[in-house]
Order: sequence, then structure tokens, then C-alpha cells
Amino acid sequence: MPYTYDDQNIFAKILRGEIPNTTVLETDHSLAFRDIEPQAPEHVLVIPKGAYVTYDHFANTASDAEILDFTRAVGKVCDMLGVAPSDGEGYRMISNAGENGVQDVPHLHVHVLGGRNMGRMVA
Ligand code: IU
Repeated sequence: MPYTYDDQNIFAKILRGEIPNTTVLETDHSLAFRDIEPQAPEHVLVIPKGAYVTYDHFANTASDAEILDFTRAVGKVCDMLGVAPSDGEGYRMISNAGENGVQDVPHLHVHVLGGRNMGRMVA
């Protein structure tokens, strides 16, 4: 079944500037901002500016330029937060998709969490 994108989702509103956010990084095709309910001392969401619902939707249909930009944006955010294991203590990167993934906002977002030990993943 093809994805249908709901342009009234909260991240679409953030991208249109209708709702404020705490921006960490903005690039041509991506935006990174602080999660409103942080689950760790560092909790940033990285989203593509394009209308993609999940990671698979994005990876299977986005342009090479968008994918490169988004991938680099995630890496840059890790650097900016100082959580990369090369100079920090590591991080967790996750993206929830659909019902079983318990995705709340239907616009692709990667969570970057750090600043504490995230514990072993239970599921
Ligand atoms: P999820 O993977 O779709 O469950 O994550 C959605 C995240 O979006 C969650 O961590 C919320 O705290 C976060 N969030 C936000 O940062 N700003 C908002 O206005 C809303 C949700 I609504």
C-alpha cells in the first residue's frame, strides 16, 4: 500500500514555521531540533524536509541528494552534541515506524539520544 502523508502532522507544521522549535541544525533538506519531552540529557530529532512518513519510505523513494543530506545531518548532530564515541560517550539512534514501532508523529524522524547510559534495548 503506498504511503499517504498527512501534512497536518506536527513536524510538517514545524517545517512550515507554524509551531516553534529549538533548532540544532538546518541544512538544505533536513532539520534537527530538540525533543519537547527529552528522554535523555541530549535528545534531538532529525527530520527530512520532504514529505516522508517512515525511514523505509524515505530510503526507498527520496533523491540521492536528500538521503546524503539527511545522513550527514545525523552525523553532524552527533558531533555537535559531543556524543560520538570518537570524542564522547556514545549515543542511541532510533526511528520508530508504524503501529508496531509505536510511531506517534507520521513524519520520518530519527531520535539521537545521549548524555547517559541508555541501557540495554529490551525490544
Ligand atoms: P515517536 O517516535 O513518533 O513516538 O516520537 C515522537 C517524538 O516527538 C516524541 O519523542 C515527542 O516527545 C516528540 N515531540 C516533539 O518533540 N514536539 C512535539 O510538538 C510533539 C512531539 I506533539
